[in-house]
Amino acid sequence: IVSGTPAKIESQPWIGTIYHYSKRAAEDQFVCGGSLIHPCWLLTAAHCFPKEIYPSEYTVILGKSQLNSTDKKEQKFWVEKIITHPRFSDESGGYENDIALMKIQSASGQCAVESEYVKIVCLPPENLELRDNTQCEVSGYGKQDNFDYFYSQILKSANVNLISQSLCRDEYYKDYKITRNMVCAGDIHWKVDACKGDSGGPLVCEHNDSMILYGIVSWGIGCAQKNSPGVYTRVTKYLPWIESEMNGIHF
Ligand code: 4AZ
Repeated sequence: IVSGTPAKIESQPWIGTIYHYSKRAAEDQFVCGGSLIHPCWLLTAAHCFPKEIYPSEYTVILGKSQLNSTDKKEQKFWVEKIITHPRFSDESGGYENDIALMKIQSASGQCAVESEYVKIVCLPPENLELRDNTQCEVSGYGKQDNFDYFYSQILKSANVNLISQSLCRDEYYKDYKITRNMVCAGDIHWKVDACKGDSGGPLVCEHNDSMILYGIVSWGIGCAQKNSPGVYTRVTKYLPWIESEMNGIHF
């Protein structure tokens, strides 16, 4: 997150951190963020994973305040399965259908247990289209600047405003393909944005007095660059897919 402020895990209790075991480094490496949408399911971005996925190489941690230290608020899970969207692609420069589900389970066979630090985020109602300029909030452990080498050690949050579809498509990303399955958000002064490592994490917006998951951090040209807003997967477009995959129904 570029700019923004340090966030307590209690303010984003649905955020999950995804790690991949690297044989080369002989350690777990941070991959992406995600959002807990059900005690057993984390929603994230498809581009967080390689073409061939081995779920047993991944772990998910909920309730995490600091990236490289552990505390007793945390809950750790192994990954039973990873489902990437069948039409995920990166052919138009950006990502299309950049969404994935991870089924998690703890060593004792349980899913997530609700606490002050671990909670489920609400999905939006199916036809919800928030107004342009609605202020939403993006969070993660991603880089704090475009050219930083390291990820942020602490969770951060930032306010960004939803940007009109036509402005994003025809002005900011003319040479890319912005579809209705994406939603753009940025800062009027281009100082605030998601960045590398925030991918898969939540863009939440207030609706009817509760926070709903409106977007998934997906892509953008650089971070906090003028006229290059963050591009998010538009969650409302994937509710049928999410529900059918969680129920194990395949059409
Ligand atoms: C990335 O590389 C990335 N400014 C994520 C988000 C944004 C740009 C890049 C949005 O994962």
